[in-house]
Amino acid sequence: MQAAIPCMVMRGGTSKGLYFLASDLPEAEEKRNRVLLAAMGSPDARQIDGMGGAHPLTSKVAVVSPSQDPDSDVDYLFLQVVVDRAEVSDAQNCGNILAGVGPFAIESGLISANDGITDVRIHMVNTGARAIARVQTPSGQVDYQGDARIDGVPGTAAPVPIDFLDIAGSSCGALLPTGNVVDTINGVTVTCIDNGMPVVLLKAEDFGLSGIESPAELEANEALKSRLEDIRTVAGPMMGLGDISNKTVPKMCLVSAPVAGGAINTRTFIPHRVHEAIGVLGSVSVATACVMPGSIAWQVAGEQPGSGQLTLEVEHPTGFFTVEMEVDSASAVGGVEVKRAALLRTARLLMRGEVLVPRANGGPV
Ligand code: NQM
Repeated sequence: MQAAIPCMVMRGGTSKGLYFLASDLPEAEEKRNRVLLAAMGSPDARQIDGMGGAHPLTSKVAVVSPSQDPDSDVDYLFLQVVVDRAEVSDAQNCGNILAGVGPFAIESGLISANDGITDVRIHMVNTGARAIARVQTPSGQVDYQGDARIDGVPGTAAPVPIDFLDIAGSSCGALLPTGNVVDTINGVTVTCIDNGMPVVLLKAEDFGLSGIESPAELEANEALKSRLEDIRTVAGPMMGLGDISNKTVPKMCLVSAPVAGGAINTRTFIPHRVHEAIGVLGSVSVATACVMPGSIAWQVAGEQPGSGQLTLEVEHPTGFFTVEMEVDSASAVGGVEVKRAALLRTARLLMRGEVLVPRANGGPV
């Protein structure tokens, strides 16, 4: 006999994952994690015995519940299920899976939809930060079809614009967690920044790279991967993240001059595979560094408009990520305060039903 757990499969932005109501999962963390590992088919490089897609971007979980926060509608806990190790991590947030949380909350009856548009206020449990996702709900039903296009996803879908409110230092406690705009680690100059996602920015040229290499080429470069992991191991504690050897943060982002008319070009290790695009909050961190005088991103991107409503195009392996920011350059750390960041995602419900996991001792796994 297997245990059947209600769940939906959704694409959120350029990621894909399983969405659960918290009330459908075991409360105890260890048991919950065993269920999620079994549901995804981890640990196994192919995740052949589960729903995972054998890549960190398709081995993700959202756990959603009514919010305890009076300013939010739902709580969203993001869990990264490691593909080839028996690990489930809550150490990072995910802005792509976030895009599916509003539709999921409506589909599963956690909140009722308006006729037209429904703003879903989401408390992101991993970091304590908040986001507002705008979901298309004609006649009170989620509409997934539309004309919005995001790079890294074929075709078009209904837009899900997302506003982020208070994300500076959300994992590390400060926008510049080391207190510096640049640091030198193992002889390489880096910028450590957390505007929603802890990221270490490095110049591609410092590693003998052009910055336009494909993710596959970069993943095949063992010497590069080992140098980056050595730097990450030092950067993690400097950023207040403690021992990061088993964590998926900080991300390592190689930056170079734009090649397609954007502000900056990126290749991001998340942290061991290379992103086919770039993470949502990762791109907000990169865009913030672009307007921060002296940072690695600023050095590569060149002078950017410093203040007010800015739109920055972050180039990545499959196109652009557009970040809109309201920046106050007269205040705060590094000369930059991002008062609001907004971006466009799409999401789609792919399947709803039950995921089946082996039973043990009268309960799931
Ligand atoms: O940065 C991948 C993704 C992400 C995270 C990762 C994300 C974000 O693209 O907010 O979305 O960096 O692990 O889903």
